[in-house]
Amino acid sequence: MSVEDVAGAIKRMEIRGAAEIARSAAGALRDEAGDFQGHSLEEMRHSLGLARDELLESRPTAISLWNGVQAVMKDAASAKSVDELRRSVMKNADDFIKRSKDAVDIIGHVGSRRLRDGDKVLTHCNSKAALGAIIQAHKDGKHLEVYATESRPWRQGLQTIKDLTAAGIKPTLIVDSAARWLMKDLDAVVVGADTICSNGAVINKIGTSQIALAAHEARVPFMVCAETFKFSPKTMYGELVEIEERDSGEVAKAGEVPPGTRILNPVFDATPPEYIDAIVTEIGVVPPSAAYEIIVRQLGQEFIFEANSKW
Ligand code: RI2
Repeated sequence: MSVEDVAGAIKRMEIRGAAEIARSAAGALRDEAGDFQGHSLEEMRHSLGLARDELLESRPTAISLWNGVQAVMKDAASAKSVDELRRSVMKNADDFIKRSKDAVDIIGHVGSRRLRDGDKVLTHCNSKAALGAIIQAHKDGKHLEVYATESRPWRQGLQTIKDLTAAGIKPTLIVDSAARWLMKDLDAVVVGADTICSNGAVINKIGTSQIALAAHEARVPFMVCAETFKFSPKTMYGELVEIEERDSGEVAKAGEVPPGTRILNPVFDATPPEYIDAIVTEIGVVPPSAAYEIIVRQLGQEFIFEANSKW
């Protein structure tokens, strides 16, 4: 797929999930570099720069996309020839894609240990990292009762039901507004993340913060499963995470509401760190208060410099 095709598919949510959009963007940049026909280094840098910008503009909230693109392009400025630039972009993209897939695997194993035999678990939206932990716990022989929210308006919960069923789990689907009603019977909530801020707040699918609030009230552990490239170096410099608002037609079709009705369709929300018991990453289970440390240690100086240099 071309960069334009990938960016379009991300925008239309044909490619979705914070990790998947990052991997797809990395793959698109790799192909762009591989297919470059010119001989000038400047020209190649320029065309990769345009490709990077187009991919970054496709969806604004998930920092995984920015971190992924950054990982692929990290050697672009120092490359001395077209060949060197091509090789570095292709290698960095392959490395990022592999690392990100391995991370989901590790998170599955680590997250599984936090779930006990007989647990009743709720998940929200469709996070491969969160589902990785639940499915691994099932593979480890734990009998879980799993509940999935519908996740309006895109209804990613239906995909979650399919993923769980394919893994041999018989899940129960609930509407989003049933989460607090159900909470008293639950043992754990497991969700993914699109962005984790330097103060430990987690940006995830709209509704996550309501579920976290209900879990906090009922003292049900709330666990976030997220690769370290979901942590945001930009938030270290005070940038607020842009919450994507999508088309009103995703909430109600024309004719379903009186003309002129105002419809809001924010896609993500922020869960404060106080409501989060654990963040499961590929480098271990950490509290939200470790977010700053993870950004500095794991993403490193290059990412931090790049995040700060734009302003
Ligand atoms: P993984 C998704 O966003 C959901 O908010 C989900 O929790 C998050 O990405 C993380 O998903 P969307 O693309 O990376 O459905 O764990 O808007 O798969």
